[in-house]
Amino acid sequence: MSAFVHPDEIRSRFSAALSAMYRAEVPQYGELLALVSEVNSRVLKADPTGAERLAAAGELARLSEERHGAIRVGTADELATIARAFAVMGMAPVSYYNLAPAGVPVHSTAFRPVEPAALARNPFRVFCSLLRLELIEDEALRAEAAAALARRDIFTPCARTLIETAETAGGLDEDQADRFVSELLETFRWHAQATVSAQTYERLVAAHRLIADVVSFKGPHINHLTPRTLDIDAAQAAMPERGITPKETIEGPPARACPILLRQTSFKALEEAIAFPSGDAVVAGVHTARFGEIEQRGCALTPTGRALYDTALATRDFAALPDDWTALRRNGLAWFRYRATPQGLAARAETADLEDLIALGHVVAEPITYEDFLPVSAAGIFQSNLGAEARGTAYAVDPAKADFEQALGRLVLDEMALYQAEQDASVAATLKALGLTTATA
Ligand code: OOG
Ligand code: NI
Repeated sequence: MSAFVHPDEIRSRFSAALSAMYRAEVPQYGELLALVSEVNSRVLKADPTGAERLAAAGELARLSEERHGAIRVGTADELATIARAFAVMGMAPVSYYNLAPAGVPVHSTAFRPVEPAALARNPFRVFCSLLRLELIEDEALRAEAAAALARRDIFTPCARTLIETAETAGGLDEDQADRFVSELLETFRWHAQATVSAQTYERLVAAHRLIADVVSFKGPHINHLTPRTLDIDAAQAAMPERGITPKETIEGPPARACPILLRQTSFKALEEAIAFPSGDAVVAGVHTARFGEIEQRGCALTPTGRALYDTALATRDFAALPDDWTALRRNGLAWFRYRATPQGLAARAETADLEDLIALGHVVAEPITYEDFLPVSAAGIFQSNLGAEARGTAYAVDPAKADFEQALGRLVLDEMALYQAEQDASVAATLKALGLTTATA
């Protein structure tokens, strides 16, 4: 019996292979990686204390490998199978994002690792959207789109077999893991050959550009892969020097001394040559789908903090969100990871109050990084790369989370419960380390 490769390791291999493939397919992505790594080393050099803090929080080691990508699938079966494939790599669906109110006919989740140790190893995430065909008004077109999706299998037979092997055997050995990575990569590959006629494609574009992107090809090509920068304003400003034109504004919260949630910017989708089948011949066309994006991640907010953020975003007034870690913590607005300091471990604890312990220097609280996505930002990213005409009217529909979970074949995890669990576990471990655990256990 050969040993199983750890899911974290399979995820790292897959993320690296996907990055190499995307870099070969989209040269601007390579430019973006170079720019981000330059900005990051400048930031770390200019701020050694900040660099130390990141290293202590386990953020530094993962930074150069950290990516998120996105795909858009067309059917419930595709979504359920991709969920099983991600599970092989230790990734679970977290959160439900409904983009319909923003005029984008999809709903989504993000597959990512959930355990702190797995996140520290490689936090690779994939934002995965399911097309909502029921939002196509034209009945004939809807049927045509459904038929095109029914004809395709976005997975290779070998990928399907290896997913089953991993599920029944409980893991994959070395050879199987490498084969799994290369077979699953096929699902994310770009196909310049459309599977529908130019006429059908045009009708799909007229219904919504995104519908054409999902329906017209053999698979759900990865549409962007995003590195994480430590200074998105600097990276955005440096993009034009490298021949990259960013979208006009950065999505998410404004620049702050204490970064929160997620800030993102992207460059517009490339116009790429594609070919439509036409009898025995092909006709040439162009498609815009693939783009570049960078992100800066800050602290995760509690439900109270998040509600303040959502209001602030709507009113463009962020004054209610204090730009100060202590205030964020004392007001219960953000999530923190607590840790006993060497001084605290050496001292004899006289209080079990966390804030008092922090004031004494016996405990530190580090902000927990936001690992998820923001639906308003995501809608902004979708719209900027789909072209201005995609800024459609809001679809009048219910969130339909239950429909999504039905298609997914399982429930999505609640991001807030994950952050809460991490904070709670750190508090318990800190109190235990200081000998402050009450004798109830
Ligand atoms: C996904 C857009 C959402 C993000 O970073 O918010 C996203 C897509 O265009 O398919 O990736
Ligand atoms: Ni993205």
